[in-house]
Amino acid sequence: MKILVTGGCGFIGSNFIHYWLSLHPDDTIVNLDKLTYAANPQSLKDLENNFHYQFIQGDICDENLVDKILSDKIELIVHFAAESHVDRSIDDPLLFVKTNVLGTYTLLNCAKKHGNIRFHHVSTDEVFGSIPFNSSAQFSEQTPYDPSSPYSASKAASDHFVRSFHKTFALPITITNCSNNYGPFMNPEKMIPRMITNIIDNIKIPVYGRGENFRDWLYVTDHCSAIEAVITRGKIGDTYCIGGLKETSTNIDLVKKVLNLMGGDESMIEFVADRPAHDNYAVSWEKIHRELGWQPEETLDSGLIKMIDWYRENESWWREAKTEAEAFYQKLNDYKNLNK
Ligand code: NAD
Ligand code: TDX
Repeated sequence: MKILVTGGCGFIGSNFIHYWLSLHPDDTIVNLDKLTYAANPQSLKDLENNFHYQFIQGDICDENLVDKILSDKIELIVHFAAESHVDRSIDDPLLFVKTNVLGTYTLLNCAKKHGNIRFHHVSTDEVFGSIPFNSSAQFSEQTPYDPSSPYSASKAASDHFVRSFHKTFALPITITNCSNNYGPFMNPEKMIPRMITNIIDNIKIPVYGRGENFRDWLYVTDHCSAIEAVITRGKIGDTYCIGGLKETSTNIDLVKKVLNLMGGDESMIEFVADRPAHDNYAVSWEKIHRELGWQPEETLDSGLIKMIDWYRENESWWREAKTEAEAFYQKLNDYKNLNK
């Protein structure tokens, strides 16, 4: 099978390409990626000479390019490409509309034109909004959409377009809405790698608000195996929620856990201004477990240990991205201080 993966030089896309080719070595993957700040082509360097892998630098909003790629016998699109960072969506919402909404629409429209191309859309639990504090509720496939940030609003819009192309044009689609991922090849702008690299650099860990917000963390290869389950055994037209933990984890508990695993102490924690519209997430993965037999393999502890080892051993992979990420946060802080 010949597969188009979009956004394959990002965090989850690069893990997915490795995961898929290790299990399906006879398939061919074409990776279309614009190479934004979030991309790191080094993540796929080991595939450079693999005849079953091809990289194309380009924008998913470029209809002519997408059309040309699909003409070359693509049977499946696995769509990861997105602007993915909530804090950046507060800074520049329009970019999120362009890539996440218009880009997804462009892919759908081209897939429809070619007919019979299966479309798997990788989405997020953030489309459902926020779980109240002190609640044990979980998002599921029945939860109404209620996005809070420009990022989650753009992903929600993209989900609606994907479903509409199934209902209106019979495009064979599936959607997954997954909780927070963590693992190797993750940009250090995001909480867990930011924390790990700060500890390595011996600088303070900024925790938004009082650290009481909670997340449902899933190790990235568990997300890849869930996507594989949906692609190979999922029902066309259906949506599957994916989550990782039996219990949610507050940010402050997570920070303490990572400090403990890395031999740091709690004096490294620095509480900073909260993120506007700061959500809480927890996901029920009962449907994908019941219907497709999927379940996560890693616990939060086992996944964090692997991830910490990887960041300790791969500083050359993350150093430049960390400098760029911290410059972004500095700019955000300067802007907040100016508008105080
Ligand atoms: P990422 O930011 O690490 O990577 C995104 C990739 O998309 C980058 O390589 C970037 O260059 C590429 N890209 C961006 N705009 C593009 C464009 N216009 N055309 C082509 N390529 C473009 O993102 P990620 O964390 O790997 O997330 C991948 C997908 O999974 C996203 O759709 C995201 O919404 C979803 N998701 C992420 C998480 C998470 O915890 N990171 C959880 C659930 C769902
Ligand atoms: O420095 C920080 N301090 C802090 O307390 C950062 C960067 C984050 N946080 C908090 C905010 C969140 O409660 O940590 C939590 C995780 O933050 P992020 O890493 O920014 O992730 P989140 O906003 O939860 O979104 C992620 O998961 C869902 C991905 O970036 C999305 O793409 C995905 O859809």
